[in-house]
Amino acid sequence: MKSKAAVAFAAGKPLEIVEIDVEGPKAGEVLIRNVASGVCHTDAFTLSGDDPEGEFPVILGHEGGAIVEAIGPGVTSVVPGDHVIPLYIPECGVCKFCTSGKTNLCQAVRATQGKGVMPDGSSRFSYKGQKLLHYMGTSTFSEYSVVAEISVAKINKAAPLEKVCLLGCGITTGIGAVLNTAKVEPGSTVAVFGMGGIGLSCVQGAVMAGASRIICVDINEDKFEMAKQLGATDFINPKKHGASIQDVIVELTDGGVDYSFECIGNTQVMRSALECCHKGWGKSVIIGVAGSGQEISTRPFQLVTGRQWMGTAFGGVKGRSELPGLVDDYLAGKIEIDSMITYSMPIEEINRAFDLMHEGKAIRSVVTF
Ligand code: NAD
Ligand code: AHE
Ligand code: ZN
Ligand code: ZN
Repeated sequence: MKSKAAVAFAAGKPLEIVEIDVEGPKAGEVLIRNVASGVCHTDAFTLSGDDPEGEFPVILGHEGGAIVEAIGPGVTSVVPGDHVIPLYIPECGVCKFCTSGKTNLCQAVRATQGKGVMPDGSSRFSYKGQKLLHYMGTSTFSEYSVVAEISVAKINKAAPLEKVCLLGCGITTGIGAVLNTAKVEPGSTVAVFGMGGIGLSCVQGAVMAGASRIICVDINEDKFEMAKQLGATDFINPKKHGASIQDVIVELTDGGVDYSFECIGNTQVMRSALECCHKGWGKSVIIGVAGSGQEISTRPFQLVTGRQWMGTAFGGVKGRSELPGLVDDYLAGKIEIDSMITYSMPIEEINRAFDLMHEGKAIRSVVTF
């Protein structure tokens, strides 16, 4: 079939809106129609050429809200018409990772997903006979996409797909990092570095966890208003301080915060986030994705003296079993999504969404088909 898609033909180049060919779903696969997709910084990261796994030409996008159009042989868990959120971390339920009870990182299709192909090693996308790669097992910047059955979470049909698409990455990642990965307790002090869709969702999670103090750090002060509305208590622009930001936070919090979250992808800031944590028990969670070849460093003494450095993908959330509940939480007014959407636009204007992100003018843009 034909599908409208925003294709990344080369790193660092704007996406091109073209009509592509999409093959039907094979065994264990599902054809979905994306109704909407958020634009996450990770899409920009891969488009920039910094992603070691980034290959082109590719159809990016991993924050979708979709409807099942057709199912391949053997698919039993969804039927055409079901509303789904595509998952960049699938949940097969039977692999070593799924059954460990210790992680959400299902590895059932990870190897092929990282190469931009379906589990059988081939692509369902082409343009004028040229193969196009899949991305993160989702490719939500195409109206029609083919994904593995284990890579969709069936959700409540009452949920507006152009809103709950943000639960496909940003909002779930931030809230999950706080509640599942760090396990922030009531009364804790928290510092969040980077007030984009991820950092603001950490703020939301910290409020849910009952944190007593939520310190927001960003070089763009325009982001603080939204953070304040969500319940943050302190706002710091590192550019306005002579001292290192970790020293500023340690001073402000009588020795450091209980928990910190890096939501930028900057390895220097990752160090600051660790070192602003309290001696003996502070935990720092890395969420930001850093470019090829970049590494983190600190004095081992920081860890010897009881700080813990950890990371999270998709907030530790198991998509198929837990995402439907988060959608219901949104419908029940327990999760804020609407105000996180700064701009909505047709897919034809997707390059504007990337520009707005780079200019610091959007928390999230949502493109619709
Ligand atoms: P975003 O671009 O919307 O927000 C980033 C924010 O960081 C901006 O507000 C920007 O002003 C701020 N910032 C940039 N440099 C800074 C600095 N030196 N000090 C303080 N603030 C600074 O991005 P996003 O969509 O919220 O994503 C954030 C990061 O999280 C990205 O690296 C993205 O790839 C990553 N991510 C990871 C996961 C995961 O599962 N681990 C999921 C989603 C996104
Ligand atoms: N491909 C990159 C890593 C990118 C990355 O870390 N992705 C996160 C999700 S970011 C969503 O916005 C993730 O889920 N990681 C776990 C995984 O298995 O990819 C690289 O460095 O190679
Ligand atoms: Zn993302
Ligand atoms: Zn699995």
